[in-house]
Amino acid sequence: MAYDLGGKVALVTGATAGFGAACAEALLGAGARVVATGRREDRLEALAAKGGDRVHTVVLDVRDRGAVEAAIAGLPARFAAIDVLVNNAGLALGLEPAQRASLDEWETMIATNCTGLVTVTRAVLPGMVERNLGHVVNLGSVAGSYPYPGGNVYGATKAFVRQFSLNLRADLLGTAIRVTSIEPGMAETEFSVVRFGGDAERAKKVYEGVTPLSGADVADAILWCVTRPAHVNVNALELMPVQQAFAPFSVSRR
Ligand code: NDP
Ligand code: 8X3
Repeated sequence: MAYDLGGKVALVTGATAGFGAACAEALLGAGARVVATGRREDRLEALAAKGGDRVHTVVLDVRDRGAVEAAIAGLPARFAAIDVLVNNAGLALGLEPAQRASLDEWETMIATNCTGLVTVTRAVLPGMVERNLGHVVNLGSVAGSYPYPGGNVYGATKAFVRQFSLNLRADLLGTAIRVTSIEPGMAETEFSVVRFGGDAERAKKVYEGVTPLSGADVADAILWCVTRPAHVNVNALELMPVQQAFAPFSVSRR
């Protein structure tokens, strides 16, 4: 479907891979100007080479509050009035049961998926409210609604994202600003390689025999949400591959 975001400015966190990269490309394809952020500069440069003067790149770790605030305050005029914020940067680390999981990895997930996301949101939101215009899109996950073994803190961070999104709606009532929580299931990106500490073989097995969601599928869902008529707010959008569904309740029998 052809979407039209001509004249709009979008900021995407984690635009260097997976959903964020696909979303940045889709936004550019729809005519938006894009502020692409992430930690890997070479990937940002590749995106800038494709998007030309409609891309502004910022090397940014969302866990660094000072850097986030400086980046938003220092955007060049053509990119400063953000219409669409895609809070996508995030990660899962490990799949160990809670009693064996790494506390350092738990802290990294919380710092990125929760603290980083609220830091970027808090920096962007005042401008949106001042202009009475904007759409905040947060990347949640099915893991925020449905538990699975080893999902412990990762799932909890995504439940945070969902509830933060709904609470933003409550605070923004009376403004024209929209908020959407996008909640995908299994999608093949760099997600599992990161989750398994760079073990590409183990990551590949996650998707064996399955047609998972792709970055393009999720980008398409995001673009659909942000191009609805101005009076329509998609609160949450959950999507899964057809080959994924829910586990039954488990019972441990003596
Ligand atoms: P990828 O690993 O492919 O991409 C993750 C992106 O996040 C990268 O661009 C990475 O950029 C960025 N990122 C990670 N940490 C930081 C940080 N501290 N500061 C800035 N950027 C950071 O994963 P996905 O595209 O799959 O994941 C994107 C989002 O979607 C995440 O929030 C994830 O939890 C969520 N999600 C993923 C699903 C999946 O199955 N793939 C399903 C549901 C939700 P860089 O390393 O360059 O900083
Ligand atoms: C990523 C999807 O099911 O691996 O959020 O947790 S899942």
